[in-house]
Order: sequence, then structure tokens, then C-alpha cells
Amino acid sequence: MSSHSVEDIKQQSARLRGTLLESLANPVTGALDEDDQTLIKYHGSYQQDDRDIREERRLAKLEPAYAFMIRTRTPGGVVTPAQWLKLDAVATTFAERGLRITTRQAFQFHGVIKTELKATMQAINAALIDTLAACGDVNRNVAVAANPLQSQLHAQVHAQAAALSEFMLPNTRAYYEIWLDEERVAGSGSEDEAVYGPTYLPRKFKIGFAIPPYNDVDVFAQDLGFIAIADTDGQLLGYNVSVGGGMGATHGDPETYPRLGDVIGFVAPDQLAQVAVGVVTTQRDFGNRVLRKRARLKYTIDDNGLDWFKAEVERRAGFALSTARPFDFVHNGDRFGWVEGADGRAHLTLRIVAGRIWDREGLTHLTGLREIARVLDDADADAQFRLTPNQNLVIAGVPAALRERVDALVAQYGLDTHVAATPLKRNALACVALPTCGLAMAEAERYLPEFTDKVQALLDTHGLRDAPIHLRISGCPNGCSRPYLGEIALVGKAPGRYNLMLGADHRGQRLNTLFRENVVEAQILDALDPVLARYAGERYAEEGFGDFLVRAGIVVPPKPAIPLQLRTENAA
Ligand code: SRM
Ligand code: SF4
Repeated sequence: MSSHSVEDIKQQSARLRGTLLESLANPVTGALDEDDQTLIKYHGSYQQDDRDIREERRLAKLEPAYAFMIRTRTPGGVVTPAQWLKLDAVATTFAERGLRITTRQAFQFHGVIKTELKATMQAINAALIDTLAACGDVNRNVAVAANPLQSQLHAQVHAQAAALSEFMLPNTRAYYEIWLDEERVAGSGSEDEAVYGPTYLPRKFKIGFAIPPYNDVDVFAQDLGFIAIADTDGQLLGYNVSVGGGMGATHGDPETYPRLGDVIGFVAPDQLAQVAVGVVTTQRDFGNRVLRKRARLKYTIDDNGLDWFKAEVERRAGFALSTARPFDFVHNGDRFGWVEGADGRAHLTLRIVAGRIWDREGLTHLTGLREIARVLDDADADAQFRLTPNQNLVIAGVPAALRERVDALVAQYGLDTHVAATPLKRNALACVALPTCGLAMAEAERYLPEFTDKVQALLDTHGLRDAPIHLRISGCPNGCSRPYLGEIALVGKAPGRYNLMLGADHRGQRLNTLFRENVVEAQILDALDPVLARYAGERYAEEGFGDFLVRAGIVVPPKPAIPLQLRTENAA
């Protein structure tokens, strides 16, 4: 890797330009110059190589099979049917393995080669979607409760989240110059980054908006979380503010850990941007710029104290936060099938296993969704495709007249897997991992179907077929599928070996804990079998698996994210 630190690379990059143009033009290699590999992340892309054939290429004395992953910035994961069709065309023209829905409501394209990178970026932009700041030490794609069309409240929250995403974009024109041929002008390379400054943030930064009672965005896993508070008529009153969530950790390094956000107060809707700037600039100025492993906001808070952090944010925002309001989360998964919206239109949530939408061996999901997008686009129905933070897909705003047609296509293309799937299979998450992720230690996305089948077989044996257990797999401890919030989770250690984590609460409010370290599949199933047997025999009605494990003393939970007095049922 580069001998320059990430901080130096940012500082010397002329606002994220570096030598990207030269790197892209270099015909000798499929890779970028090392420093440019860091800078391209801010433009929404990662250089990767196909790890399945790494060894084969090495033996053949060939450079690794370099290709690029591209990630969109799609706040709340919203696109129109026309945009869907364009993104589908990008996937089929330039990428491998179709479209991938991420756990932050973005699309990823994998396998784009360097010589086609610019054309791919231009095709994405032609769909009026950008990839700016989708990766890198800046604010990432803003996650928002999944279906804004369902109620006026959702729509309001989504609009605020989208505006905040826009507001938090870097000011540099580098993206437009490099990918969209915008002309360099006086001042190019020294744009004023009013919020970020010349070295941007010490580390990635994530914002999410939840709308109780659903916590589909896992708001306490976000650096900055906003929990919408409404009155009994559904009118938005403001947001509780949560700070310092994050999942990433390193095996064997107790200085790193997953952490749930702390609720520090309440803001009115018109105070949102100021409080976000207060949090982001405090992290900019006090985050660790020496040790990247300790640079996330969660460590800035733990190293300096929550009271100090809150006071600093209030000073910068120019007002004191009000007392946080009570709220209640019941679930952090999705709700599948049709729901009626407030305006008479309907919304269909489909299960997409690990977010991967592609056509292969008798499976034609990409084609099916293309057909549905065409129907909705031709009818000019004002419908939308909405990605969920659980890697699923909502076909939203379907007018009554088109519902039957959509249903027929869903059935024809086998997109109705949510109907037959058990709750375990409907809710399971897996990160991408192999073969593209350079950090993967074990399989995740490719292992999910096989592993859920095996756990389902255990559930069936114990009469727990429809137990709504949340299962998550990550290929390494970075935690891209938010595994530390799974009731059952596997965290990759080595090929075929995982840490088995148990005991989160399916509301995104309690982390799980390590149950078995560095185990293989047979050991995992052996460990699960007796605890599932006890769950089957001893659970209370409606008691979740994670909650049972804690009550039965099988796992000892870390501290809860939400002080008890903030839960609605305990509020005065
Ligand atoms: Fe992630 C790094 C994929 C959501 C924590 N993540 C990566 C990289 C880019 C690997 C790399 O750095 O080389 C992965 C690319 C794999 C590939 O081939 O596509 C990757 N992360 C993903 C996605 C695609 C997983 C998915 O299956 O959906 C998600 C894309 C989200 C998006 O659209 O922006 C994704 N990553 C997350 C989440 C979940 C979330 O944000 O809700 C987390 C945990 C929350 C958090 O940030 O703490 C997450 N990813 C990480 C980390 C650990 C950061 C840390 O604090 O230590 C890394 C590694 C890093 O940054 O050094 C990472
Ligand atoms: Fe890669 Fe690890 Fe993230 Fe999975 S959790 S996508 S293996 S970085």
C-alpha cells in the first residue's frame, strides 16, 4: 500500500483530485496509483480484485483481476421506475452480478473495469443519480426509514433527510471534473470546504433517520441518529438525537468495539442541520487523526466523555438540546407484502436475499423487476422503487389499477419469495464479503442461503418454524450487515470459521455478545441446538429469542442503548 498516510493523501489531493485522471489513463495496469485508490472512494468507488482467482493469477504471473465497485448516493434508497431502468442498463452493460442493494439503501455495481469506469459513472449520472461521497471520510448515504410514501410523516422525514444529505456533500468540484468533464476553473483544487475542511473527516460518518415504532435503519448503529417524534395525529414534532453508534471492530483488539448510540436530547425540525453540523465539526476537530482504527465518532465520545461532547455540540449549534422524548421501537426488520398508503396507493415489500438482484440459472429477478419498472414507467404512475436498510425492495406508490399487473409479474418472475419464506429467512442479512471485498475473512452473502437452511432445519426440529429470529452474517468484524445487532450472528474469522454472537433484541437496542469463538459450521449448529431447545420449551408468549437468552441468563447483555425512562411504557 501507499507509504503516505490517509491524512497526507487527503491534504495533498487538491480537494480529492490527486492524480486520478492520470491513473485512469494509464494503459499499463488495470489498477490505480496507490494514493488514488484512497481518493476514488470519495467519488463512490473502490478498487477491488476477484479473490476467487487471485492465486490462479499469481501463479500465472498476471496482475490481480482488478475491477471496481461503484456505490450510489441515494438518500433513503429512492429511485423512480425510469431511474431503475437506467441503473439496470448500467448493471447489464458494465458490471458483473447485477444490482446489489446495500445495508444503507444504496446500489452497488461490482466488477467494472478501469477502462469503463468513466462511462459507467456517466451512465449513472445520466439517471440523475450520483455517487459522490458514497464512500470515504465524509458523510455517507443517509439512511431513512424505508417507506416515505406510507404516511405524511414518512414523506416529511424523508425530505429532511434528503436535504441533509445534499447539505453535507463536499464542495469540491473534483467529481464533476473527473467523471463528467466539467471544466477546471480558477479556484479548482482549493474549494472552500466549510464543514469538512481540507482533510475532511478523520473517518467515515453515517447518519440515519428512524420512525418509531420501526427501527429498520438500526438508528443506534449510526454515528448520528435522528428518531422522529410525532404527536398523536402523526404530525412531526422533532427528533431525538442519538450519537456515537458504530459496528466496526478488529478481532483481538479490545480498543475497538461495536457501540450503540446515546440519546442526548431533542431538536425541532428546523434545528436539524445546525445540530448535524455541530456533531460533524466536533468530530472533525477532535476525532483521532493518528489511529484510523480509533477514529470513528464513538471513540471521540468515549475518549472525551458524553457530557463534554454534548456541551461542545450545543456550543457549535448555538442552542441547548431539549430533553429527549419517549419513544418505542418494536422491530428492526422489514414488513413484507402489500400495505396501503395514506393516499390510497399501495406499497409492496419484496424479499431480496442479501440484496443481490441478478439473473442466473433459472432465476430472473433482474428481468422481472425490469418488466415491473417498464409497466410503472409507461403508466407514468408516479411510483417508486425504494431500497430498505435490510437489503430488501419496496415497490412503492402503486396505483390500485396497476396492482394486479404488478402482482402477476411478481409471481411470474419468482419475486414473491417472501410469501413462502419463514421469518428467519425473510429477515436474515449478509454483507457482500467474498469474492469482491478485500477485507473479507470468510464467506457471507454466498453462505447465507445454505446457513439459513441449516438453522431453519434446527428451528423446525424444535417446533419453532415461524420464530421471528433475526440472523446476520458478516465476513469480518467490520460489521457491514450490522451483525452485532443480530439475535444470532456470525462474524467471519477465517475461511469457514466464525465467531458466534447471540442475544441482541430484534429492536436494534441491545448488542449481542460472543457465545462461541472461532468455530466451524458443525460447532455453530451444535451450540445453537440446545439453546433453541430451551427457547422452544421455556419462552414466554411473544418473547424474542435474544430476549429469552438474556432472561434465562444464557448470555449477559452489554448496557442497553436507551435509558429505560425514555421508553414509552415507562414514561411518566
Ligand atoms: Fe461496510 C468497509 C461493504 C455497510 C462498516 N464495507 C467496507 C468495504 C468497502 C470493504 C473495504 O473497505 O475494502 C466493503 C465493500 C464490499 C464489496 O465488495 O462490496 C463494504 N458496507 C458494505 C455494504 C455493501 C454491505 C452490504 O452487504 O450491504 C454496505 C454498504 C453501505 C452503503 O451503501 O453505504 C456496508 N459497513 C456497512 C455498515 C452498516 C451500516 O452502515 O448501516 C457498517 C457498520 C456500521 C459502521 O459503520 O460502524 C459498515 N464497512 C464497515 C467498516 C468498519 C468501519 C469501522 O468503524 O471500523 C469497514 C472497514 C473500514 O472502514 O475500514 C467497511
Ligand atoms: Fe467486507 Fe467485512 Fe464489510 Fe463483510 S463486514 S463487506 S467482509 S468489510
